[in-house]
Amino acid sequence: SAKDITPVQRFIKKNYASPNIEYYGKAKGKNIIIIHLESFQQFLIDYKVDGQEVTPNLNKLYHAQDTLSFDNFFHQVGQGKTADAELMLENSLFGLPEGSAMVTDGTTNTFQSAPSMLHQRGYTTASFHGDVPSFWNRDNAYKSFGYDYFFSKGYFPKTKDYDVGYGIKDKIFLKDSAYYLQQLPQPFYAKLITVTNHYPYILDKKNKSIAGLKTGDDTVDPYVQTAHYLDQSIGELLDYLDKTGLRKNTVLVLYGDHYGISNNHRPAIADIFHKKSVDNYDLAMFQKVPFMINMEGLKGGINQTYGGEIDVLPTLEDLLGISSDKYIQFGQDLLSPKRNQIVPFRNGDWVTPKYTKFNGDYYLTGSGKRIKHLSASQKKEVDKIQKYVTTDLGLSDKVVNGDLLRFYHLPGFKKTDKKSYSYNLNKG
Ligand code: GP9
Ligand code: MN
Repeated sequence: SAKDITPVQRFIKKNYASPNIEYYGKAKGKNIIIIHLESFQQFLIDYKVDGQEVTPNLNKLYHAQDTLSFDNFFHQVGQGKTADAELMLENSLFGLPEGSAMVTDGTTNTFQSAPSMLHQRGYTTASFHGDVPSFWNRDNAYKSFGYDYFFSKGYFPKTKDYDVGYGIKDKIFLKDSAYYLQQLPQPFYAKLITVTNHYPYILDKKNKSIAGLKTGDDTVDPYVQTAHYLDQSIGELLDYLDKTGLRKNTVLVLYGDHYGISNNHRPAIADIFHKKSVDNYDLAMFQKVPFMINMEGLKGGINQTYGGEIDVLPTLEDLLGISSDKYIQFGQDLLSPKRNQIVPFRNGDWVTPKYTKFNGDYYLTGSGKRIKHLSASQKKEVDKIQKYVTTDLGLSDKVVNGDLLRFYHLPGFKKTDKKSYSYNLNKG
């Protein structure tokens, strides 16, 4: 009922992290391109196979002066995988403990999402994805999020061998998407969802231009080859954006949605890091994914704050000069000096700069030293963190399960009218 939103509001208000004045509004009015790097883990950055960089283009971007790169950024997805990542990035709401919230609640719930919010500020909003529109219920959820356009598979020219695995090959997909992108009224907010670097990492021979890993685990070894192909596709897109001049007035946001190599592959993971074995601490750190914001003139550098996907939207809002203090959002601006740096995983585990809890074990973050017995003072600190994590996840679940945003009047926000959107999905 309407009363249920009150404890949510109280929690959000208490944990609101005010913006960093050095960055607030710095990207105001710019185009925004969100690049979804499928199954892309942080360890790939600067990683080499046989002396060859796996992701030279992304490495260059990662180290560029005008890129804010985050090296303690974690995915926080549950069973909804890609869909949970999308939900978090565009709503700062967590996916559900089971299933995919975009599937179970994406059609019917009320959202106060990034596309709607930006649309109301004069932006054109569009999502691009080279597979069938019904995957993860995107065709319905995007209406609830307020996307003006959804360019799914039918919008892309069919050519011989143009798709593999989960949809159109990234190079073809990004090239064809750029054609539409160029025609969108500006400023625009566009999301490009790549798919080729998805398990089981299939790629035709002519597109393989790096050796695989040599862990001997067949489901792991080709991962770097599709990642390399994805990296090349990003390189081509950036060239195109540079050439057309679009890059100049655009903020690029890149993120890895979740792990590619699951924790069931311990020996292979150890092999990747040239270690004998891995423990729960290593596995927790293995959940890091890239998060980068690039814009001409942005004061970049490698930022070591601990955060995750839930924090992306508040970060973007502050960069765009959109005050988010009234929003029901469960993350905190990654650039705010006031953030608590608690990163909840969807199962209730967590990472902070001081302690890590993973699969029931506690560690000192940084050294990775296992804490076999918590001292009384450590127990107090850990209990406080756990309470925050449980409350953060639990209240987000209440909002999603109870469709609580329908009761929440967000000042200045016009309720999203799902019925006013149609995506011409039979095209092609
Ligand atoms: C499907 C693609 C993959 O459209 O986004 O989804 P995932 O399996 O990663 O959740
Ligand atoms: Mn995914």
